[in-house]
Amino acid sequence: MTAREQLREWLLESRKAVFFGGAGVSTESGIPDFRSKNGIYRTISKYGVPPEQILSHTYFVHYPETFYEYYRENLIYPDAEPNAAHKGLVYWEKAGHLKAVVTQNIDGLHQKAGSTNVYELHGSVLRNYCLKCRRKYGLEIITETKGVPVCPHCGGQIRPDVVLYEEGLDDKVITGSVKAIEHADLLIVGGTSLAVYPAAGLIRYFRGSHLVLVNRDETPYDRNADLVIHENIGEVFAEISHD
Ligand code: CNA
Repeated sequence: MTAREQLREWLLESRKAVFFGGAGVSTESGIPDFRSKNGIYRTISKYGVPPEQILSHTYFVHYPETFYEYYRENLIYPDAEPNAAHKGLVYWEKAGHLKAVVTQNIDGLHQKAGSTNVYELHGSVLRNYCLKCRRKYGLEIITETKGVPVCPHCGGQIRPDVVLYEEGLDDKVITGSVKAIEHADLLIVGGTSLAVYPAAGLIRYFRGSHLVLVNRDETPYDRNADLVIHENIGEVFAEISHD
């Protein structure tokens, strides 16, 4: 049996599988990840500071103009479409085998594909709000403006509902993710370097029978997995997700 066939077999046996993913799930949709060969961490930042610093809470507060310039250029992909990995996960949810998707991604592509139970650990670029009056806005408030976006109602500063470096994760999202992972019989971890904490630490809550890693590069968890597939996740899900 090939590794892909084994993964399909375990999905078919499972009733409460959970998928835990990261930026690698969306690279086949044309959104670069952070840490692999073509990731945005490898591009020399024209701002003279590393991306982690630009995407930090302190930087956002002190240099909102530069933050938004970088953010618009590197993190917003309004035309991206779900790929075979997102669609495959929808297939397994509809077929009654997959219970939840826990994602570090902020691109909203799992929901766009049709997944209904998605925990967004780092928030979403699609949601924005006014820091002063808390009014909520969609992505247009970022894409259709220049400079630091301000609230049309009260003039307050708009911020994306994404978790910046130095900021904490939402309690409800963490609790939901932990519960789903704790109750999972199969955990598929895909497209993540497992380098960003506390998100990566969530997979420690898994107590089920099979841990599967689908990632192009090696991860620190490879030796803990029952099955490791170093391939493109879209290609893997394209092959295994069918009746
Ligand atoms: P990362 O650290 O950039 O790691 C991505 C991993 O995915 C690498 O190990 C790659 O080998 C692997 N990979 C890339 N493409 C594929 C593919 N097609 N098939 C299989 N594996 C692949 O990203 P993480 O998600 O681990 O790091 C967490 C950060 C990245 C989170 O805070 C995210 O918010 C952030 N991020 C999100 C997006 C997005 O929303 N699409 C894009 C870029 C970064």
